[in-house]
Amino acid sequence: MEEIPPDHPRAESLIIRKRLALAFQQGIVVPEGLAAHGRGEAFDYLLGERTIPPAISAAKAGIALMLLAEKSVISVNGNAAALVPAELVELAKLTRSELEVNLFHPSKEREQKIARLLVESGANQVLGIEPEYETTIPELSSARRKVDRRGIAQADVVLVPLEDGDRTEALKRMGKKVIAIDLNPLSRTSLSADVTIVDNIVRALPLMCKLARELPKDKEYLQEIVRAFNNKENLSQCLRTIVRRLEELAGGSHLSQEPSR
Ligand code: PTJ
Repeated sequence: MEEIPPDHPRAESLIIRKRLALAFQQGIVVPEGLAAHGRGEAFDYLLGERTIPPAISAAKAGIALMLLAEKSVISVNGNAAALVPAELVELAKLTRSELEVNLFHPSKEREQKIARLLVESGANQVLGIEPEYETTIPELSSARRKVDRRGIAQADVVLVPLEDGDRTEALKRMGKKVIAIDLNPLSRTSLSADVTIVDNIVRALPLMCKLARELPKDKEYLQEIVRAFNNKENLSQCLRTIVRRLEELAGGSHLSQEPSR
């Protein structure tokens, strides 16, 4: 693959695309993952490719839930593994969470590759790859119904980056608290999660690690963060941020600038 010139105005975004394209060639990301990333990119453009204040509040609430959990699990798919493997491992360690490979488009070979990547990034244990521990989420027909008995099946809190709506709803029906990372504030996942972090996973994961290190570990303080958080209100702030930005851009200053790609 050709090199991306570091002074290219869209270098950061092109580097992320390249990382996904390489992970696709290595059999970690599925072709559908590339399409899903494109949808994410479009929303990221609307957000201004930055972490907006409501996403910081949601990340705090998400970390508070993970720190308060009896058992919290980070669900890992192809895109998440390709983009932030080291940060997923770090967040798992900081919040004492399990890492579980859970794929929408399942394949034993890809599960093993993703688990290997996580181990190479420092994970001590990766769940979701041993058939003897397999069980299923009730009332869910997609392949993602397969979960690990020691992980998602038992968890009270599950972090689902780039999740599909059906499974978020199924996890909710099982009584679990669901934290989603999704650039699309209109997705079914975003609407049905308890906490939706509307941000790019490449920014959200480092932010979550920082918060997990810095937030006071006092139980009442963390419970108050969770109590004060309202996901519907937060999503509405995300949409308002997009609307305000588009209003400003439509106002003119942007239209006289050089186009970016
Ligand atoms: O590896 P697998 O088999 O588990 O498949 C992974 C994909 C992503 C293909 C699968 O989970 C899928 O089809 O997801 P969806 O239903 O397309 O949802 C993905 C959501 O993630 C969409 O709402 C996108 O806007 C959002 N998204 C894409 N890239 C990012 C993102 N959100 C945050 N950060 C991103 N980089």
